[in-house]
Amino acid sequence: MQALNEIIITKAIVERFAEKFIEYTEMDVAIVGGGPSGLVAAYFLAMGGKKVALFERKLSIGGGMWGGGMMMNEIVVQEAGKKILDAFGVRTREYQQNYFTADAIECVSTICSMAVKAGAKVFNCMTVEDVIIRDGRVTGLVITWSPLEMTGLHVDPLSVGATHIIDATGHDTEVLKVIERKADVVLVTERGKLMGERSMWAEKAEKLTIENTREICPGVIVAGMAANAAFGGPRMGPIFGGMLLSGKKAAEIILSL
Ligand code: 48F
Repeated sequence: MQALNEIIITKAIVERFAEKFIEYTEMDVAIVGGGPSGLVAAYFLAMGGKKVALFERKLSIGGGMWGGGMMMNEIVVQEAGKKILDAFGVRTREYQQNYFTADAIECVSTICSMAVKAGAKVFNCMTVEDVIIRDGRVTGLVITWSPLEMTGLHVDPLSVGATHIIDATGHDTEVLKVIERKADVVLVTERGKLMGERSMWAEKAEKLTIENTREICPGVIVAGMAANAAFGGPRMGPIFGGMLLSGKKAAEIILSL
């Protein structure tokens, strides 16, 4: 058996990562944000045969799901959300009629694993800092290593192209913010601009998250909490059915085009 050699380990990592990254410089769908909505969208798009990659700023995917409510790592879903967890094989327990709980760690790890095994590629530790726009349509993302963003080092980013982008960046709507700031692109909201998130109202927010999941400007679908923040909907706290259903809807919109 060949002895382990640090130089070979290094070459293996660099070569394999370069292969993967070059392959995903052009793709069908680029998802920004690896929270529940982004991960579910990645799974259904990959299952639908799309070449899809997900870019996540943090080292770990999962967004706001790991911590349940206030770091108590259980989440709540309603009947419709439970159906999605059932489809992923995530176990749920009925708490009361239309209230089910699930272990947050089982949710994130299972959904991520199934998305990756379905063919979605995850690029973690990468931050999307800008977009590419051609003829009024968003055609790509400008990305950098998150530690570069954190340290503020003066290093230029790189770019990837995609037919569709999903902004699944949660409360901050980061992709849409940069579009609003830098481009003359009108969003399909009431005022043509980002409306901003309203305060907590679980019942209303859960419904609106699904309604607000749509193409918000040419080439960009907004999903998850970002959808409510973009269209002026309320937040919902640690009930996650809307996030899961929104991710599925975002994928279905793209698959139907
Ligand atoms: O916030 P997040 O979990 O988004 P979501 O899918 O789910 C929202 C819930 O977690 C919760 C809620 C529940 O009902 O309201 O908040 O809408 O995940 C968003 C992910 O996007 C990443 C961020 O690190 C997080 O993991 N992200 C944000 N901005 C960028 C980004 C960016 N510019 N580039 C890359 N990743």
